Amino acid sequence: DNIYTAVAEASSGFAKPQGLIYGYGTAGFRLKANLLASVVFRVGLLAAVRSKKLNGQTIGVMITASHNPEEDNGVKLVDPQGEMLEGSWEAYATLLANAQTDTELVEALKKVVATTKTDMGIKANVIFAKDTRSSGPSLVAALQAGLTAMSSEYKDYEILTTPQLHYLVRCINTAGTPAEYGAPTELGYYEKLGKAFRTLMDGKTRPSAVFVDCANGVGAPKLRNLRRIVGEDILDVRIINDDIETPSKLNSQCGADFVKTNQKLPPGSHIAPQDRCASLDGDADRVVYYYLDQDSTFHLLDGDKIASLAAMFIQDLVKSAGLEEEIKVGVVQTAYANGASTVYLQKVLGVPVTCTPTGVKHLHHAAQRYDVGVYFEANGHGTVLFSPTSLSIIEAAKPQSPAQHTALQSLRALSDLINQTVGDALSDLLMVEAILAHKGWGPKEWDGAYTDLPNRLVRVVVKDRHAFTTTDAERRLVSPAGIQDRVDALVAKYKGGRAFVRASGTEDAVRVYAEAGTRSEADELACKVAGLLS
Ligand code: 16G
Ligand code: ZN
Repeated sequence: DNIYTAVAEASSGFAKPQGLIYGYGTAGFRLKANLLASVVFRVGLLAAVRSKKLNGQTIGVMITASHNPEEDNGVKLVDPQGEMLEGSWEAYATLLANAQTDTELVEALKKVVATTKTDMGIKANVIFAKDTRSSGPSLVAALQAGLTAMSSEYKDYEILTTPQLHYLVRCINTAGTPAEYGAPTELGYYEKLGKAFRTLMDGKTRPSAVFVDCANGVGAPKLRNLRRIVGEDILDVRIINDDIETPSKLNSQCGADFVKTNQKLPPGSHIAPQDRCASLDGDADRVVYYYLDQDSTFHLLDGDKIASLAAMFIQDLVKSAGLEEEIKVGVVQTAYANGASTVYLQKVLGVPVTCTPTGVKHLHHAAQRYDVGVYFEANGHGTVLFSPTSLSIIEAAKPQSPAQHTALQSLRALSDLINQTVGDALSDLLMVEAILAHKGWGPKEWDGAYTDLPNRLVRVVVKDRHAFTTTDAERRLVSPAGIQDRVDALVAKYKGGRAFVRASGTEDAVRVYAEAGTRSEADELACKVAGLLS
C-alpha cells in the first residue's frame, strides 16, 4: 500500500491533460512531446509491474518517435527477450494512460496488478534509453519518477538506437545462461557485430564506400562508433546528415522515411552514378538503400529488395552447407510489399511467403514460425530470425568439404551479425554490405533481381478512420460495407492491378496503395480508389 501512496503522490507532478485519449498502438504511445509526460510516468509504473510479473526479469523502455518530426516523441516497452511488449498488455498501458486523476490512476494500477495476478513483493528491474530529441531528458525524468514510486531498480543507458536497447534487454536477461546473447553494454553490441562482420568478410577486399544518411539522428554517433570498432580497413562508411545539435533537422528532408515516401535523394546529396547510398530513420531501426544509374535516374532498394537479397543469400548458404533438407527459409511481408518481390521470392527463389498486417510485432511472430524467417516491411524495417533448432543444427553440423566449412562459418557469423530481437538499421546495413561483397555486386546487380511494379501510396483524410476495418492481412475491407466491391471493380480494369485500403495505425487518416503495369495506371488506380472513400 506504501507503493500506491507513493504513486498517487508522484503522479500529482505529472497530471494528465484534460480531454485527451491515449492509445498504445503499433509504435507504442506517440504524439506531440509536450503531451507525453503523464503517459511516460505511467509507462514507468507498467514497466515495473511487467517486470514483477515476469519474476524480476529486466524490461526495457525506449523514448523515441522514430521517423516523426522533432516536436513529437513517444514511448514503448520492450519485453525480456528483446521483443515488443506482449499484445495483451497494450490494453493495460492504455488503461493507465487514460486515468484522469491520481485516485483513478491508483485504481487502474490496482486493477492491472489484480488482473495480471502480479506479486508486488518482487523487485522490478527496468532499463531505458532515448533518442536525440530535445524533449528526451524531461520525459526521462517523468519515467524515473514512475519507477521510483514503484521502488523499481533501474538503469539509464542515455542515448541509444532503439535496436540497441532491445539488444541490451535480451543480453541482460540471458546473461549466464546457455542462450547468452552478448555483453550487456553498448560496446558489447559493436564488438559482437564487428566480430561477425570480420568473419563474413574474411578474404574479401574492402568494398567501395557506402554513403549513409543518418537523418540527423542517433544513428550518426552510433554508426561512427560501429565504424571504429568494426575497423575502417574493411568498412568504408561516409556519414552524411549527422547534425544532432540542431533539433529541427531531425528527419527533415532526409532519412529513410523521406527517401521511401518521396522516391528521391535527400537534398544536398553529392553522389555519383553507382554509388551505394543508404538512409536510416531517426531511431535507426529502418534502412533503405538507393543509387543513381548512368542517366542519374534514382533507384530505390527498399525493404523488399533487402529481404530478397537476404533470402537469396541465406538460401544459397544453407544449400552449400548441405542443410537444405533440415533448414527451410521463409519470408514475411505485408500488403505493401511490391508484387514483383513476392513473385520473385515464390517463383524464382522458391521460398514460402507469408503476409501479415502492418507492424513489426505481426511480422516478427510470423517469422518465428520458419527455421530461418526473413521479415521486412517495404519501409525498411526488418531482420532475419534463426530458430533455436536451426542454430543448433548449424552449430553441430560437421563440414565434409572446404566449401561446406565456409558456408557453415558464414551462417554462424550471419546469425550473430543480424539483430535477432528487432529490425536494426546498423546490423542490416552490415548484412547488406557483406552480402554484396560476397556476390561482388554493386547496387545495379542487386536491383536486377526483379523490377518493381509501379505503385502509388495515397493518404486520405476521412471523417472516422476507425470505420475502416480489414481482413486477409489488411488486403480487403470489411467495413464500411460496399466499398471493397467497388475497389475490386476498379482493380479489375487494370492489367496486373492491385489495390487495398487500410486505416493508418499512427495517423488520423486512411491509406490507399495501388500497383499497376505503368506509372500512370498506378497513379490513376490509387486516385480512383481514394475517390471512393470520401
Ligand atoms: C509503426 C510500425 C511500423 C509500420 C508503421 C505503419 C513498429 C515498431 N512500427 O511505425 O512497422 O510500418 O507503424 O504506419 O511496429 P501506419 O499504420 O501509419 O501506416
Ligand atoms: Zn524507427
